[in-house]
Amino acid sequence: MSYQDEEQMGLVGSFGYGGFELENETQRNPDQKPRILLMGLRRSGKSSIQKVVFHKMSPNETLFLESTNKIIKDDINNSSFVQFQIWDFPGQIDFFDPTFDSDLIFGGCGALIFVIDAQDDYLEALTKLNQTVTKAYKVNSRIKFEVFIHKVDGVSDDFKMESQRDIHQRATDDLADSGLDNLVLSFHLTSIYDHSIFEAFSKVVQKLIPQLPTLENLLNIFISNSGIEKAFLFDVVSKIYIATDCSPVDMQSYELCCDMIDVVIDLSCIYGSKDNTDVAAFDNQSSSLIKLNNSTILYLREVNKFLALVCIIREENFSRQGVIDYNFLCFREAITQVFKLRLKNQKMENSELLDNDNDSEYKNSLSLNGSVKAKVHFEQNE
Ligand SMILES: Nc1nc2c(ncn2[C@@H]2O[C@H](COP(=O)(O)OP(=O)(O)OP(=O)(O)O)[C@@H](O)[C@H]2O)c(=O)[nH]1
Ligand SMILES: [Mg+2]
Repeated sequence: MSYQDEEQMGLVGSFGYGGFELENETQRNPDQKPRILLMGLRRSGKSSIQKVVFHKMSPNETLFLESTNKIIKDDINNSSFVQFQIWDFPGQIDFFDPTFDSDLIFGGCGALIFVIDAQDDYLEALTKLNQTVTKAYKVNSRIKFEVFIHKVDGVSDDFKMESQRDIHQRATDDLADSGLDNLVLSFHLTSIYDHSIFEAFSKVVQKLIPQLPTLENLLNIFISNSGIEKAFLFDVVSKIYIATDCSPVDMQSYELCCDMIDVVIDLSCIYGSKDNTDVAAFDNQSSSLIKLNNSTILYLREVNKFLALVCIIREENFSRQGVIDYNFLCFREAITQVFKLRLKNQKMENSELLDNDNDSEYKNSLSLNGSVKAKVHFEQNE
């Protein structure tokens, strides 16, 4: 089967991607990297989220985290596929403080995550949410606004649904009152004690990847030709999935795939790298196959040193593994093409820009309008 895809690159332009980077690009000024802001009231769980998702802190350890008293900038850089900065804010940030430079803070921001503690009274948080969003939107209307209704581990399912509905209703009403009817807020129920925080963060990061439709298309074609039930493209270190096929994501499959990555990394750490502890546990030879007792197979293949494809396959469809492996190589080749072309476009645009304009803020929000064509031939697994 032949596949042709054309993509208009746009929006949050200059995201860097680990493993598909130009040398000079990895060394660019960290302040020019797109950022994700974590805001919300004191003790709502911002620092815990950042530590658990990006620094492998265990949820229980977050009990000992101290309150944040200044903006902490964390560069998610060399260990991860999607390169950005996370800015963790202190709870009681005062927008009217003259030292609060909203142009600088919201200007290069890709997404703003507002964390609300669901175990606490949330009315004050809603007022703050409204203030924050209004302020940020005035500076940069392209920010994606994400609300994490957080700490839902301690509450019943009914309470979760009811508070999500109530928070959604009140927040959108407040925005309408402020004259911002068009502004879209996305809501996620999260907890650091299960996989929901990784799932929610995956969705936030995905919105910032201009190549997402292409990646999703490739995954759809890959799974339909290979007899695969579900496939996730994972950023290995953070366990964020940066794309999946169009079938709905159920939490259990996502958890299984996350756990598989942990198992593979743990085993590789113990048995893989012999005496040389400098060698990363995950490399371009990494692959793994786990048979579950419900006639399902989990199959992991590396895509590049930061990315892995994890597939859920019915055992009977795995009899022609050669076809799946061949299609995987096509898929990997296509992804490489997509990012290589993106880099080429970006390099061209950057050099034009450098000639014409030295404004770093403009470069940061640069959008790429070059179109990308990826041509791949998949085999049919029948
Ligand atoms: N039950 C539960 N507790 C959580 C969760 N996330 C964070 N916490 C707890 O919430 C408390 C506050 O967490 P922090 O991450 O320090 O909160 P913060 O928003 O960074 O607070 P400031 O820095 O003061 O603004 C800690 O005791 C965490 O263990 C969660 O998902 N569930
Ligand atoms: Mg904090």
